[in-house]
Amino acid sequence: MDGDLRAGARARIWTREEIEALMALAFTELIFRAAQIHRQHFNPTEVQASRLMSIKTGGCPEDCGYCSQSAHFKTGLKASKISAVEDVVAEARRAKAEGASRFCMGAAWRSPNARDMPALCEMAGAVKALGLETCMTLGMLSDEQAAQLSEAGLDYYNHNIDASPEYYPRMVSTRTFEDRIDTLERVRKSGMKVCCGGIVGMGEAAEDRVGFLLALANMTPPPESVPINALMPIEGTPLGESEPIAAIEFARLIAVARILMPTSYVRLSAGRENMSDEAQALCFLAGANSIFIGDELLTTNNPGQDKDAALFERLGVRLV
Ligand code: SAM
Ligand code: DTB
Ligand code: SF4
Repeated sequence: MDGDLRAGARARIWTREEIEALMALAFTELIFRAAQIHRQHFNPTEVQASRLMSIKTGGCPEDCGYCSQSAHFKTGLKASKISAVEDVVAEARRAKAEGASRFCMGAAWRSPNARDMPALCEMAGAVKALGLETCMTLGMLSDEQAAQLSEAGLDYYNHNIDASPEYYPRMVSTRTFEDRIDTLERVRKSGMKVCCGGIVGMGEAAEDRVGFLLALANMTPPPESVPINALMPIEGTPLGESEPIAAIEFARLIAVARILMPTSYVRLSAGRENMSDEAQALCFLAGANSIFIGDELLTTNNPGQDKDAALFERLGVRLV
């Protein structure tokens, strides 16, 4: 399918065989290829910094087997109501002062309620007015909700495919992979940028990792932002006892994502808390150029300012 040109959105459709071939490269060769592509499109000494805030925690009706916030599992997490707009704006101001350029607001919903839309729109507008890029992840959206958020100033919408189409039903039963794609299409149509990635380390096979990357890379256009999360195992969930993915395997995935989606931000997302400096450095060599800063993600821990300052000082890499 080489040469299948689509209105400048991307130069090609990737095949499963091509991705398998990339995954099978010698690690040294793969990292070199990814690093070459990385520097054609980005400054490899810079990493974009996003900050997360959970604006509505826990009590979610969905049954995602990886998540602390699902009401289906006993994880000990306390559910909360939606945050007040002024609290969100105060948190965004702090995030900016700590060096974030994007503020991502997450809610444990299947989809937002109509009654919450005015507050969500106000949050998007007020955070953008601080000079931050804005992102939300609120579950499934209707056309109308996507249009409202876009109009209010939301730059990005995060909605992950999370796994390959084949593996997805083993992780979630309350919605389908197709439901995810439908929302992603609505987000695109609204004019917002797409943030879409997934989780590795959920017991998936090598072919599922290929299928996951294939689904992302062949989106038209590919997502502007691609978060790759290493599973944070949560006690009480079906995946609570999962073995961590090896650092070299994780870096391989990042490298292949970089090669498949040369102009996207590839985010080394959840899981940094459990990674050594060396493992993270491998990911940046492989083309990761975005992270979450701050000492927490949504409900789990993240390295925080002091550790990250030391890491990026050691690497001579600048957070932007
Ligand atoms: N409820 C919305 C949804 O699922 O789209 C938004 C919030 S949900 C927590 C956002 C993303 O967090 C999920 O798509 C998943 O990729 C990630 N996530 C959830 N639990 C995780 C975990 N234990 N480890 C790593 N990533 C996780
Ligand atoms: C994404 O891909 N990762 C972020 C963000 N999008 C919303 C969430 C990570 C959550 C990790 C588990 C937790 O803190 O609950
Ligand atoms: Fe709910 Fe999102 Fe967690 Fe799934 S991942 S249980 S939809 S908060």
